[in-house]
Amino acid sequence: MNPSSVSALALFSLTLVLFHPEAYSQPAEANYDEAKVPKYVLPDPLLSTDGSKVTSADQWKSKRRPEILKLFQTQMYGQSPKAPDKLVWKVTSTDTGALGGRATRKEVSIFLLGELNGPSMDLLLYIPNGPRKPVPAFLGLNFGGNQAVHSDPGIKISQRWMRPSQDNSVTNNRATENSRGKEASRWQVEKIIERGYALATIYYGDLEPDFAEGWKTGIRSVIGSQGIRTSFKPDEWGAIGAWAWGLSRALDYLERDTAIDAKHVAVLGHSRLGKTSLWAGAQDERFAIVISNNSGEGGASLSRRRFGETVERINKSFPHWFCDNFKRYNTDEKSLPVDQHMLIALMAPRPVYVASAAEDLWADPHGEFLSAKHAEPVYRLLGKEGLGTEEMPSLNQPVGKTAGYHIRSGKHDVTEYDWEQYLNFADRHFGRAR
Ligand code: GTR
Repeated sequence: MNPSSVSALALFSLTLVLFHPEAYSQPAEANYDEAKVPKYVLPDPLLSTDGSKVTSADQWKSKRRPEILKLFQTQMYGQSPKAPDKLVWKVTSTDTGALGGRATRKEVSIFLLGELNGPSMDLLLYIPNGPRKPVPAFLGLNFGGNQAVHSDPGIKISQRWMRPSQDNSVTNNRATENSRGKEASRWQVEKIIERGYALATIYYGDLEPDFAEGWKTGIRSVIGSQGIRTSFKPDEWGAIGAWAWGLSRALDYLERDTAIDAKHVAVLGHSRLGKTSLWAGAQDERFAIVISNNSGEGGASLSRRRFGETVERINKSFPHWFCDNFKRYNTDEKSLPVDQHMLIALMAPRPVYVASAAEDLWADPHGEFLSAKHAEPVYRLLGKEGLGTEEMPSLNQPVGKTAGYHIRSGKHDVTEYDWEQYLNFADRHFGRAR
């Protein structure tokens, strides 16, 4: 290779790393061969650490569930601080004629320390105009700023730190006008409104910018410590914990918004934000439905299955996502006292939906399916049918009862097809079936 092509290659790789955070985390040596997945034994969600078997719903609720939650808190995502004592928010804009009169658009700043001069996150809400009673809602964090979810010119453009982008939607780490509607296909706002749901979303960078040192300008720098924070204990929250904590604070607000039926809020997220929605739903049982879209490693897919991304890869690529204790399991997944089917089981008896994409092998679709499947004993114990099937369905064939699952054709993304399944699932479980 001549020097100019070497430097061209170096430049190309640098561009990949800068603009595609996913690129550097997908090494050539990742295993995509089912035959090469090592044998593993999953921990039994109904076997307590003292060796006794859980046989009643009461034992699950009072003993085993708290035990599993604690293990995820101390070994994987880290422990999160409590909610602030009081909730302080400010409605910064309202437009009752949004989306051609079909919806009310509202922007609300929520102050995370309960003080107007403290850190805040900006919630964007679309509420359908038709219904005269409180409506159920979908809540999720977004990757590109609230203005990215729809081209609506009335949405305030986020002023927060953003990852550089190859198009001209971000310059100098700030979103530009060109970022409007950039993620619209992932949000399907019109469809959500038409089906009678509200949509609530927040830019995840409001809580913590997504890079190793991002916590220094995020909420982890100011919450849960006395004085100036310099480091974290091995079982203290990581970035996923911070993002999930923000989702619970958004729900605190939704409980006070009279247009929203806060007992029927589905929390959802894609990819790293799918890991986040699962973690939020596991900790906060007020979330009525929990949805994971292509969440993969550290989300819905089993850690013990070495297929696609692994515990070691994720901890090396994203050292800030989980607590430091999780790094102990980098090459020793079998000693993890939990696996991700137990995270799914923490949703029980509430409805949970796991979605995969066929071309998203990095996220291990089969491992995502297996998590939902192996949560079944807990759903059964609590009197529900979970997934209710043993076999992975074929493409674009949603299955499941209280636990839903589909594998869609196509790549790592959130599509209209995914949203249709989530809306149907929510209709079914919120008693709105058409
Ligand atoms: C990848 C990461 C995945 C997934 C994805 C995303 O780089 O390896 O675990 O979270 O990013 O969030 O887009």
